[in-house]
Amino acid sequence: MIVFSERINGMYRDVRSAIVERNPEVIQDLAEQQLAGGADVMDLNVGPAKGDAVEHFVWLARTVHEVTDKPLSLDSAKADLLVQVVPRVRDALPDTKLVINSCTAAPSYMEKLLPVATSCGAAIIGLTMDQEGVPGNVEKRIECGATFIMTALEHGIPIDAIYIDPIVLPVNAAFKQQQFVIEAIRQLSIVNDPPPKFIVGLSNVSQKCRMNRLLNRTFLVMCLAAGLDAAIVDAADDELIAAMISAEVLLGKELYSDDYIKAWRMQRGLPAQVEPAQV
Ligand code: THG
Repeated sequence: MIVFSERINGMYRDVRSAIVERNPEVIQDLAEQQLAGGADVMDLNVGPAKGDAVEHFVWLARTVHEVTDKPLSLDSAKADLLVQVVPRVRDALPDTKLVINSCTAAPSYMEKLLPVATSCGAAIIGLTMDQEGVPGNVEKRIECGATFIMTALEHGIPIDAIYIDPIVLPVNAAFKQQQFVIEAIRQLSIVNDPPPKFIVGLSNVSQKCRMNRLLNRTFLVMCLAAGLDAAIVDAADDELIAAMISAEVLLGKELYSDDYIKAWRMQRGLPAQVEPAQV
């Protein structure tokens, strides 16, 4: 699975003040922790930080790039902001792979962001929602996903640079929506050949819930069984990563080894680590 790191997000107070105060150590420490956990892509979100969001993004991207060459995912719900940010980061870090996170299937979003993805050679995450909001069923999610894939391909974006996000909602507020996410992954991977990649913002599922880490790792395993390729997660959550690795072994995506957590870490050039306490 492609591990996107969720932690560098201005929704967290420590990140928010580090951005406003331009304190690189806080950000770089968090980045190092996520990389040590096995993060493949660094998702960057300035959240509600006060000030110039474009400059915040460029600073965050440069600051994280100082400690890693990994791809950067530029995360905002505001298309107008991403239209400015993505070319700026591209120019600042020309050799870094970028992911645009995210674009809805509403024409007004796709018209703005798909040309940016093409001109900057960036991958893009398409949300299965449109101008009417997040669908409360599977069918509309499939329709939005199919529209996004078709339109992105028409703009010349290669299929392996297209991620579809079926939108995870909190389980305490959105009863039964989690099954729709799983069903959308299943159906959209059948109807597209070759299929795009599927991604979720995993921690959404447990927002403001008790035992949120348990919910996160349980839902991650369920999504992996349905064909999930990537997730935005806290890579420093050892039990989560252990659940992900063991699911991949059981799904035949990783070879079994007596020490599969260690084997997974070695494959990625990470130092072997003591196994999590409560696996
Ligand atoms: N899809 C896509 N991008 C996304 C999301 C998505 N980006 C943002 C978000 N959703 C993914 N990132 C997070 C980051 C943190 C949390 C949830 C999703 C989170 N944090 C805890 C909370 O709010 O309860 C802890 C907060 C704290 O400790 O301060 O839940 O769905 N494409």
